[in-house]
Amino acid sequence: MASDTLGTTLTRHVFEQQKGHPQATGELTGILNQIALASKIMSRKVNRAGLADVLGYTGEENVQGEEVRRLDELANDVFIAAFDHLGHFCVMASEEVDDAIPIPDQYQCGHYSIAFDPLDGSSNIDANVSVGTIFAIHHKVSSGPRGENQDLLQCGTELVAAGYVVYGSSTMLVLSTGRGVDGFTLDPEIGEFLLSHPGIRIPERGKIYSCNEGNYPYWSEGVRRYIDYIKTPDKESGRPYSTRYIGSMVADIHRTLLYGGIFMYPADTKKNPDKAAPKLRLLYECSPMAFLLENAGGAASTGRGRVLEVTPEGLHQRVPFFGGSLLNVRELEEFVERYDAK
Ligand code: AHM
Ligand code: MG
Repeated sequence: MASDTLGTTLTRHVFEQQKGHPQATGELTGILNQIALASKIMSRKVNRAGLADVLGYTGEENVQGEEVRRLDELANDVFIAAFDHLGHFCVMASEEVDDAIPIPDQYQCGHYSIAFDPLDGSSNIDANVSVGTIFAIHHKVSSGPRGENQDLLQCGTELVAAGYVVYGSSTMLVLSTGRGVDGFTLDPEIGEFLLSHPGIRIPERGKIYSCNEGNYPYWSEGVRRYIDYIKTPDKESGRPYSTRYIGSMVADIHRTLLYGGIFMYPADTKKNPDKAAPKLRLLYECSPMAFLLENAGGAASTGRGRVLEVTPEGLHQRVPFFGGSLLNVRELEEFVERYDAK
């Protein structure tokens, strides 16, 4: 069968991208194949979630008398099992695990680290809302034989690749290796991710804002004034903007990438003034999404600067996140600069 008939598979796409880089070892192709494999397993599990005994809480028993595992815990195990033994990674971090996850001694250590959120938005799953997996890959920078925390605690500017898989009405993998953003849709008949959205570019400005607006009273003056501004009617600039909020970061970012606009998760500054408490995690939520948004021509900010430039101090560190179309994010930053104390 001619490859044009088959379409461009994820493997072929990454392989062809790497051809232009003589120093490429093919390791990244291997890594992405493993991510694709684990995603296919999770896609099937998520699709069958209503049928199988994987919903609900840990500790329950299913009809076979086995302990029921929550889907997010299952996803964690599936991704670790896909990553730990092939010799690509030196250390891993997962939203589900407090400490860095070492590569077992019996397996070879590789040249990359990976941070991932195995099943983001999983609190929505009982309502059949889209959930997803997010991943961020860095080069190993430590000099010892095995991986260390410093291999994970790197700025987003140093990312080698990042992406997400959204388990929605279809399963899509959206990926950047630093040269644009491409989307692949899983063809369930042949079990392959096929290039369906090459070269995704986010509109320079969008007219959708996306946030949990119930938290408005807790946000800073600058953020609240920005929200008031985008809701103030102005025919010429298309305001008020529409609001769309799924409450599942992968799905909200996916829509934002395709349609433009701004997705926000600000710090609840006024709720807890001593300790501004944003929700989303830097290493495996904000940083990879920022990498994708920037590579698609958009922006991602903490309100005061690029998310990609935040120096990570902890594996589960949280940061405020404002990501989307370039002009919308710049406007938000202007409000923060004007109204919020430094
Ligand atoms: P999770 O990783 O525990 O699923 O939490 C992260 C999720 C994001 O997907 C989403 O953007 C956010 O939490 C929604 O939070 P809220 O329910 O406060 O709006
Ligand atoms: Mg998450």
